[in-house]
Amino acid sequence: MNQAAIDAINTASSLKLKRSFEVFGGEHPGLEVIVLDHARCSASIALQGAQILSFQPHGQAPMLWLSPKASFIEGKAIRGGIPVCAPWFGPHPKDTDKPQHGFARNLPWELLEAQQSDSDVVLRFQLDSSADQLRLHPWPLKLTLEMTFSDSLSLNLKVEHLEGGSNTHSMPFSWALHTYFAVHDIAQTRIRGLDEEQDYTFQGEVDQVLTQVPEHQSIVCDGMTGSIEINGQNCPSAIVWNPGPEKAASMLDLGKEHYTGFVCVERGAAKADSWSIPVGETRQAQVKFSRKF
Ligand code: TA6
Repeated sequence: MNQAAIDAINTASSLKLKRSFEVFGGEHPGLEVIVLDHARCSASIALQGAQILSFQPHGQAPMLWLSPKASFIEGKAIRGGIPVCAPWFGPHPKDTDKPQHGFARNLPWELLEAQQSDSDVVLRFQLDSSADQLRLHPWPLKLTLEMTFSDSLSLNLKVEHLEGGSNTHSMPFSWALHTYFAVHDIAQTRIRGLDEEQDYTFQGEVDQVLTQVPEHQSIVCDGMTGSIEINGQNCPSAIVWNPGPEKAASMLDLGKEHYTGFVCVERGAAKADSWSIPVGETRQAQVKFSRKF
């Protein structure tokens, strides 16, 4: 982490820089994690992937789920929280040897700014594509992710197709904030606001990419106080995922015993909703998570 970022963290009383094993146990040396403890909420963010690992508004239950079997290994995806899937969502459209869900979640992002006030904490991270990334995705890009932590969580993603690349074509860009929400029991969980006719429910594995969804969804679950509200702007897709028992059993960083505690409702732009960004242009999207009682 660069000195400016370390200074920014040291200046903010609600922020501390730790290693993942100090917070979640697991591998040494693990990964760098910013631990946030503010009057309105607590949270933790890995520099790798600018991935939020936990978020809990004060006086409420944790809103996000992190696998008890998550591994914290450099360059390896972390199971839980909010991985940023980009610059492609899912398997690469042309070359499945390229990493699933792109490279943004496997790389260290730079912390540009940390601002703290009585009402919230704002962190801003950036990822620029290096030579390695250009081999995977031959369009120079810059990703900026601004996070606002309070009794709700807001994320603002900015994507720039930078000038100066050898490729003058528009940049294909698909993405999702692959959010793992904590629920009491997946079998008692319903997602509202994806289908006019009915709520989404979970009997076994569900893995669906929905395009042109409404801006607002709610997650409700018997035994869970209140509902989780999702509001998105300029993110027309929603991916709904829970692996179910069999698939979970085959995943080392998940396991059959843990699949019931989360649901992924991922807002972004994928499949037919994917973006195509001309050289020099920028696209932005916002997503906000809050609880309603
Ligand atoms: O978002 C749903 C999904 O694409 C599923 O197909 C499943 O593979 C999940 O993501 C997890 O992907 P990961 O690469 O993190 O194991």
